[in-house]
Amino acid sequence: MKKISKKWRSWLDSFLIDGKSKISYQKLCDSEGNPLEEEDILFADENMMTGKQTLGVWGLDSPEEENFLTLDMEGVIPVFDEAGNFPIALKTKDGHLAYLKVSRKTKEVLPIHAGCCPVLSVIFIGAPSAGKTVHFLQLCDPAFHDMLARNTTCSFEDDLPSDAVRRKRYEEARADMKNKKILPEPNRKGEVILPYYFYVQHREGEETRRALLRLDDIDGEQCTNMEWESKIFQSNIFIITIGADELLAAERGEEVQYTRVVKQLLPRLKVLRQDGEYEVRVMITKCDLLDFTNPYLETASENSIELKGGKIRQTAHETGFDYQVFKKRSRCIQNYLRKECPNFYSNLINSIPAEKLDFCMVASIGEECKDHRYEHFKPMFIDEPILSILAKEGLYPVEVLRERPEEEEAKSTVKSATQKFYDVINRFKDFMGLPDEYDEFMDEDEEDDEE
Ligand SMILES: Nc1nc2c(ncn2[C@@H]2O[C@H](COP(=O)(O)OP(=O)(O)OP(=O)(O)O)[C@@H](O)[C@H]2O)c(=O)[nH]1
Ligand SMILES: [Mg+2]
Repeated sequence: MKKISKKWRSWLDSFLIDGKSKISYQKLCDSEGNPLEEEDILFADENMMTGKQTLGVWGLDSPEEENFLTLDMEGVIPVFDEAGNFPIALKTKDGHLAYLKVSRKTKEVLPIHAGCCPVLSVIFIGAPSAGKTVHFLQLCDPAFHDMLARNTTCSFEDDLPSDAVRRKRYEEARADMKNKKILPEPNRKGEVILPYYFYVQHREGEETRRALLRLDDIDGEQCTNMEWESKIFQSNIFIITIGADELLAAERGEEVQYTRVVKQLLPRLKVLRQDGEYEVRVMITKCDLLDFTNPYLETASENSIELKGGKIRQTAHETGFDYQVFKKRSRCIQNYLRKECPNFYSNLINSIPAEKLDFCMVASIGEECKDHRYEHFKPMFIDEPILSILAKEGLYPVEVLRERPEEEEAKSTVKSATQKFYDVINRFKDFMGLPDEYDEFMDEDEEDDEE
């Protein structure tokens, strides 16, 4: 039995190498933002990477690439996994395995599924001290992935095959933040920060969607003095982080930096990303500092997560992303921004098409921190920004109709028929692709109610 399957497998392997029928390379960039083509993906094992062994030992000869295998070399067999599209490794006829992928341009180790899945690249931009790194580290925490995966058919896996030395600082910072309540150091200007890659799978019935979620952090200086050639513009999703402390300072008439970031970002996006294949999320950070009795925010205050026995659990999006909850909060934030920083808000909505723009907020820690430390961990809404991205790509289940508890139902009967109608419209607006005027209508309606 064993023999047959081995024979069949090598027949299949040789068929694949000759016909390359399964190769459907999915483009990606390396950490320096170099776009990589299929032939830019090199393969090696650890001994080759460290120069301990040469290709000659494997009986291979490559005049062009020192010590790397490539897919088009004679005598190499591609190895696929469930993601398909591109091999996860190459093997030789005598059984050597090259399981590390390397960028031809930077020689850095790439994620296991480089070339196999579409990449969803998310970059956090914002002024220094906006709260980018604290939230970034949270998103890279396996416990956070556990929280997201609970009650769903999703999985998240760190896709970098080796703990690169350059990633050590971030890994340590993450452990210190979680275990010792020490916050990360501010990033140095121009600091090299390696992206994190997560292999995300979501099974729905017979179909499984897969993608590589790439998360990039950057130092705030590069965002307030943004270069036209910045690698920022290789990403698909731009999360503009704005510290609530800055919003409050702006209200007091003080000079702030977040407006500078957006002022530089918008014209560059328009010129450099004519393809239009990007999205923007405006994320207010440190939202514990906001006054939730503010009429624009008070209906947005119900947390989407809770702490249970020291572990974070989802509440609002427990069994799937609830667009209604997210959209309601998004509208509150928009109303708040429209009132408190009208010029900044109008500039955003006039420059970015409505379907590419959304608003969210988080409190990664949830209290004012002193001397780079915090005492109590009271996070808010930290699941929402990333879920809004994953759900839109079909990588996270979406809660379409949430059963309301009885008393809620009773309350809703008091609402006018028109209100109910717009409730339903609103509930399905995103799925039906209705225009943004409905948002505008709801906003006015809500404001009227408040008065
Ligand atoms: N009140 C409050 N403060 C927070 C919260 N999260 C972060 N902070 C504060 O914000 C500071 C800056 O956070 P970072 O994540 O390091 O900021 P950054 O945007 O990465 O800054 P640069 O690396 O300099 O660009 C932290 O040291 C905390 O003092 C929060 O949830 N609430
Ligand atoms: Mg930082």
